[in-house]
Amino acid sequence: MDFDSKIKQLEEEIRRTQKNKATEKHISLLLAKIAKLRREKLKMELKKGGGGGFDIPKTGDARVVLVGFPSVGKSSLLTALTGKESKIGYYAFTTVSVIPGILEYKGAQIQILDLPGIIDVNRGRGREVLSVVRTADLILLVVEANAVEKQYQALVNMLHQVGIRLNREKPDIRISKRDSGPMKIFNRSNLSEDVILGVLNENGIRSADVYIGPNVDFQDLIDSLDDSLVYIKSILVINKIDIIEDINSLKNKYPEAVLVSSFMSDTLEQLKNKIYEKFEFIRVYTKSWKGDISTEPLILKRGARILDVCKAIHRDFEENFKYALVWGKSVKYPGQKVGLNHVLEDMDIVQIYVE
Ligand SMILES: Nc1nc2c(ncn2[C@@H]2O[C@H](COP(=O)(O)OP(=O)(O)OP(=O)(O)O)[C@@H](O)[C@H]2O)c(=O)[nH]1
Ligand SMILES: [Mg+2]
Repeated sequence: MDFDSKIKQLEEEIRRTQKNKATEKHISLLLAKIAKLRREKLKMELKKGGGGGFDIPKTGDARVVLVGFPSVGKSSLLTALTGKESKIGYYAFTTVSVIPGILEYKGAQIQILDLPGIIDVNRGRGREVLSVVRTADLILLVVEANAVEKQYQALVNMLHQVGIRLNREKPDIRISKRDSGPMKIFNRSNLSEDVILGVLNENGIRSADVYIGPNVDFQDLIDSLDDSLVYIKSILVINKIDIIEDINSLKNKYPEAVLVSSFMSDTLEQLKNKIYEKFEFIRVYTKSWKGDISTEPLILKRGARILDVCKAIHRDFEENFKYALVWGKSVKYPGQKVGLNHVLEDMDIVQIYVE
């Protein structure tokens, strides 16, 4: 029997089962089984994808991908944002491979990938496109202003099907397996211990220390056992706002979205800014022992420490580190002496002393 029919059979069984306290555990086991089958199916399918102009090396400080139906204006946006030419056409599937461009913004180099349009996971090059999407640090879901609802939902569903979770944190669950001994569960959630044990058992975990955070639900528990899932930030980009009359109602309906037109440069500036904000980059300047301050900042993620500055400069800096002096928002007074774990802020200046 193939994956799909096995999954169907289990779903049937769930439908037939009376839902009450007594059957709760049984149902969660069936759900865990389904999740396991889906996972195996996805792993097999992902193996098939890749190659053929789709494997582009990562460059720059972060990777953004443009995902959407054919002809929504992805290539037009790539060109408008990065200056990189990507064929633009009024017909569907103009783009047939991955086209990379670089957006330079506030000192950050952001790689943007233009992808072929997708209409379904299993049609055309859907799988290959989606396996590139999995490698992104940020996904731009590009939809047309006159078809937002339909396209947005379809895209989210497609991404979900291939194990991409949008704008969600990894569930707050930690499992450290042991070779022997009983299961030790520290459960702060509302899930019953019976259900947790059942699901873990079903996944071959019989001896482990397990922590379940307060906000974890059943889906999170299942997801946490699936190492093929990826958690990626996304922005809804509504393109072609020049073709519709009522922009305000779109704004009200999708307050998180960025409304753009490939032909209106002010809207593209807003998009650049939103992309930059999503990454929560900070700019850190370095000061040499002579006292010169670097002209180009290091681009680091928010929460970065002195340690990350060392790593970005040279491996030896971490090993031979003595102390650092910092000027800027993260310190109480200019030139304060700090250690490797000091957390930096945007626009800080750092001078590192090594042995
Ligand atoms: N009115 C309007 N048309 C646009 C806008 N952006 C792109 N277009 C047009 O939409 C058509 C498709 O643009 P592309 O950039 O090729 O779209 P795509 O999403 O890359 O399409 P595929 O590569 O086929 O998936 C072209 O005729 C563009 O000129 C926009 O903001 N407004
Ligand atoms: Mg295109």
